[in-house]
Amino acid sequence: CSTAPLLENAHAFLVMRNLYAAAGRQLTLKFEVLNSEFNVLYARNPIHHIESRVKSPESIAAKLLKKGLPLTLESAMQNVNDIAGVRVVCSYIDDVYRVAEMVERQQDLEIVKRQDYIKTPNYNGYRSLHLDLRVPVYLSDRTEQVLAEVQIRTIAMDFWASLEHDIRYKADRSRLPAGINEEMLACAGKIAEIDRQMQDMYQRIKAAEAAPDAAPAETITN
Ligand code: 0O2
Repeated sequence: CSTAPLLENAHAFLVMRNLYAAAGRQLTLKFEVLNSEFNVLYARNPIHHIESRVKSPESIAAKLLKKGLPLTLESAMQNVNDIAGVRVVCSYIDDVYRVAEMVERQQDLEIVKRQDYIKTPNYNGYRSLHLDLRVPVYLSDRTEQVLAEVQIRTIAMDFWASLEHDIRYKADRSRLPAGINEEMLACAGKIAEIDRQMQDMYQRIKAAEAAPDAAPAETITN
């Protein structure tokens, strides 16, 4: 779709883009600090990796068109929650909620929306915890509260969502081969089961390590 109205004023677009990129960098740094603090305290990292992006003009325009909203910069800034997007990929499901709690405790962030697609997955099996929030960006002459979307998910959820995003979410839905929706949902279910199993194994290993007097689970007796 045409991005011309969004890019009409090139300078204004660059100012906006810079603001959202700065918000993404501030959030990324926050997560890096939380991850390293957790590592110092508990000798492990809840966060596996962090990605940050500013939504492309094409994707902003597509979202505005889909919602029937004006194709202007003002409209984009008011109505598109995820122009600045930060994805936090964690090892285990518990880590997702641990990281979310840490974010919710940050006093300079204002949480404006919380969507838990892990407790209530999307129609297609999409799982992720979304926090839409305002982050302060300190400029030379003012502070802007910039809206950003943080998606927190496990490596397994990220595997499914990344592939699904490429092969289906952005595809022409009217031309999907029969059965794809059902197969995609079934894959998400299997992956969720593996996620639970990995977490369960991790917790059992940790519990065994914490109980040094307990007999080793597997001993060689010959
Ligand atoms: P892209 O290309 O990732 O940027 P909205 O309903 O979008 O107006 P909101 O609150 O932002 O408002 O929606 P939501 O539910 O938080 O979803 C926003 C983003 O979550 C999407 O952005 C995707 O990144 C991700 N998402 C949501 N549902 C799915 C899904 O079924 N599959 C995958 N792979 N990702 C999903 P965009 O702009 O749609 O896409």
